[in-house]
Amino acid sequence: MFLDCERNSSSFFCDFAKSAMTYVRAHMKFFFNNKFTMQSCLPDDNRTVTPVLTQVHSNNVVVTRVTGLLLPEEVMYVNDAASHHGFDQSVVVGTDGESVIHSARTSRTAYLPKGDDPVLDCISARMATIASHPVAHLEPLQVTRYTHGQQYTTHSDLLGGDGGGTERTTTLFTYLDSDGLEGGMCGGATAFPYLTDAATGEVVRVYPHAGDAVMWSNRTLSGAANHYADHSGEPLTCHDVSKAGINAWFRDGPWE
Ligand SMILES: O=C(O)CCC(=O)C(=O)O
Repeated sequence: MFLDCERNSSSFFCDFAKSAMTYVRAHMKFFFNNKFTMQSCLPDDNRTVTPVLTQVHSNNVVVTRVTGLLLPEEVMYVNDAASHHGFDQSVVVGTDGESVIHSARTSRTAYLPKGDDPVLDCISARMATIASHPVAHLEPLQVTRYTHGQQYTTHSDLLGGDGGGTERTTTLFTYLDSDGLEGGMCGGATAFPYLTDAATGEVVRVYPHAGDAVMWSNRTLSGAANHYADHSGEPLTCHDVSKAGINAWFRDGPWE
């Protein structure tokens, strides 16, 4: 029997079929386009952002490029907020879990406290949506800036027991400055030395573009440390270029 839902619009079957189709369309849009549309975080700004998620690599670690995560004015806002908070020499986690200055990491870092600034909190919430983690699990954002010659050599973001009971499961690194680095002639990539690009046979590299991000999980599906996710911030090899990014680290429990 054929039921014409245009004419029998009030039947239970037609209502059910229509809501099922709406649900399927909404979810297909997400699964096949990987797109969300979200409001600008800036005051009195009615623009939206529609970040696009593209898988850069899938073997051993899923590395995802997030194009258009921040509007150019949001990028400026975070850069200004970081300058306002002030930059210090970046640190690494030492052998006893303490923060130490180390030649492996030569950039400078500013810490942006949580809950102090509605624009930064809104950006954090957007990042949590993209990373599919509760925003309560996000550490305070850290902005890292590099100039000529600066780098962070290959490392894991996992804390290995030094995280006060929780672990950094997911990293979302959002580029805030990519001046002179696009095109790949002056270094500055986020590189994954244990992952090979199937097309080029080279190490997987994501080049900075302000407003975009790169995201990956630091654990395997079974929850073990995934050292294929070890990565570096490659040195900036030209003068007069600069790079900055926000480290958004999501823990496997609330951050406090
Ligand atoms: O600079 C990059 O591309 C990556 C930065 C990084 O790995 C870090 O700060 O932990």
